[in-house]
Amino acid sequence: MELWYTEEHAKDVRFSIKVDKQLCSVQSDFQRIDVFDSKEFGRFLTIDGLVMITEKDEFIYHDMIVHVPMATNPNIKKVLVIGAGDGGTIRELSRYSTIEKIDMVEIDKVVVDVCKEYLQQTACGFDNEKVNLYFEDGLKFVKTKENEYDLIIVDSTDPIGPGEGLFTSDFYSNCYRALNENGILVNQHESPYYSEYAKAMKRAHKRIEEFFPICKVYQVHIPTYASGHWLFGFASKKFDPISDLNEEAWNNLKIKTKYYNTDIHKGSFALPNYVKDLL
Ligand code: AG3
Repeated sequence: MELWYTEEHAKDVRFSIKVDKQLCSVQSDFQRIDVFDSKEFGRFLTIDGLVMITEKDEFIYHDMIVHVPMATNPNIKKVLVIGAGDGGTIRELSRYSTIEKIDMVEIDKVVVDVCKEYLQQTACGFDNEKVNLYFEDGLKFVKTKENEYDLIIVDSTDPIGPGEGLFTSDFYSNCYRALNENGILVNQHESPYYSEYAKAMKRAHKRIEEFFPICKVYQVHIPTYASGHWLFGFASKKFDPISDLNEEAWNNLKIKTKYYNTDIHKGSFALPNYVKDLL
């Protein structure tokens, strides 16, 4: 007998991973959370039947969501992270001794508890003493802040279910207000490839453009996400991710990364024409 995890990437397309063992399955107040073990991808976390991270490819996502803004402005000191319950984003932020404070707001404590138990590779991020962890709705949290952060990272689920509010104009305008004059906002931005994902991506990009003068999109390859072609949104009040990239300062930090380097940084903002046409 074989056990397979199968996810629908588009109406007529499915992606499967052979599973050695299901380690956990819980229904929280917000969503269904599962952890599986596999030979090809190691342990992996799914939420509402969508892969969030696998041990084998999470480095790509977390390197790119964190090091791109950090290399653009090496003086980032105050960071707000929304979502990111697996801990991978704060693990990468922890590599910067220059960061003074990280507020992390995750709506679902059960995600953090499950990851602490089964996914130590990312959950080790929670050990950082600079991190203040809030189990709250990120939407409400950000409303109460003004002129406070240098960087906001939105490491959310898709815009269906608890993540929905994190793709609204209201939320983006509150992020703008919560950021100081150096502010950068990075969002996980869905995929440009299959039409349902592309629609969500385009809508989010247009909404962010309503508030931020600099608004770019950069791409990565994540093998376990729909189509493998994934985007992040980079929005900011004054920093341009290419012309302000401080290669020397970042390279001098000697942070050891498996995916990110400053060439990848520059290259990831070069977009295929079909993606440019969507924006
Ligand atoms: N955040 C989820 C990205 C979206 C995944 N969506 C999907 N597979 N359809 C990942 C959490 C990493 N910290």
